[in-house]
Amino acid sequence: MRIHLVGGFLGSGKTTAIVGASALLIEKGVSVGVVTNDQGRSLVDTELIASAGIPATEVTGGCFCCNFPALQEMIGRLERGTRPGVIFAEPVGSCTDLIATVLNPLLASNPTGRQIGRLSVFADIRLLRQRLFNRPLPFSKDVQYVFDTQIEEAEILVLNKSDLLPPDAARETLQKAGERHPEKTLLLQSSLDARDLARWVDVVQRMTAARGTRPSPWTTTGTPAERWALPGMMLPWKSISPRTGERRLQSG
Ligand SMILES: Nc1nc2c(ncn2[C@@H]2O[C@H](COP(=O)(O)OP(=O)(O)O)[C@@H](O)[C@H]2O)c(=O)[nH]1
Ligand SMILES: [Mg+2]
Repeated sequence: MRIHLVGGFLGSGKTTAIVGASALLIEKGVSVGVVTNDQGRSLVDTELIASAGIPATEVTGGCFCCNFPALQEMIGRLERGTRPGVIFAEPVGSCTDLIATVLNPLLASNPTGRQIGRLSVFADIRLLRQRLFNRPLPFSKDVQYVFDTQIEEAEILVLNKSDLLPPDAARETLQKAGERHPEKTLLLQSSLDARDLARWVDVVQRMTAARGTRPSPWTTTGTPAERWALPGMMLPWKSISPRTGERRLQSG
């Protein structure tokens, strides 16, 4: 069973992508479960996911990062229940320290049969573009800090809602993001487009298989302590495909 953690700001498109990706996986015969998270009582996401026919459990009353045992319990419930091949876990949009508080603890406490994926962080490409080009964001400094730290700890950074920018601006943003974050895997994506979702699924699935159980070297300062070594592949990235936005790996 694989666990994919999907972080990012409220409204960046996490639930949309999870529902769409789940449908693609289910079509291929892979069973899926989702763990949602909200600090309030009413979990709109859980209802949305459940109404799509996807088994969902929820961690309420606190984020994953401050309630790790509850997350473990909910993963365990899905494992014992519908036994999904893939679990997506969507933390609340204000979580900023997922590698240290969720991902690495999951890796450290990993029972047999689980594979922990790399952290995908979704960002609304319009906001990311503002930030990368040093234009003001419509947030307070504190909220901007949350936005920045989420981006910094992303292992896979999804520049989502690419359909809402002219293609040239979207590609320019991808290029700039690549210069700013050369070690991250970047995806230019519209989560309303099944092909883009299929590519995200493919990337998270492939990279999960490659991780093993080593802790993530990433920190919220964005400095990897080591370079990833993927079987049969070597970083750094060779190029970014101008057509699809996917980074191509240099074969090693
Ligand atoms: N145009 C566009 N809208 C999107 C995309 N992804 C999500 N949305 C919309 O953005 C809104 C917030 O999405 P949601 O998945 O709930 O975001 P979350 O808070 O990160 O889970 C919804 O109205 C979605 O339909 C995208 O790629 N393109
Ligand atoms: Mg959501």
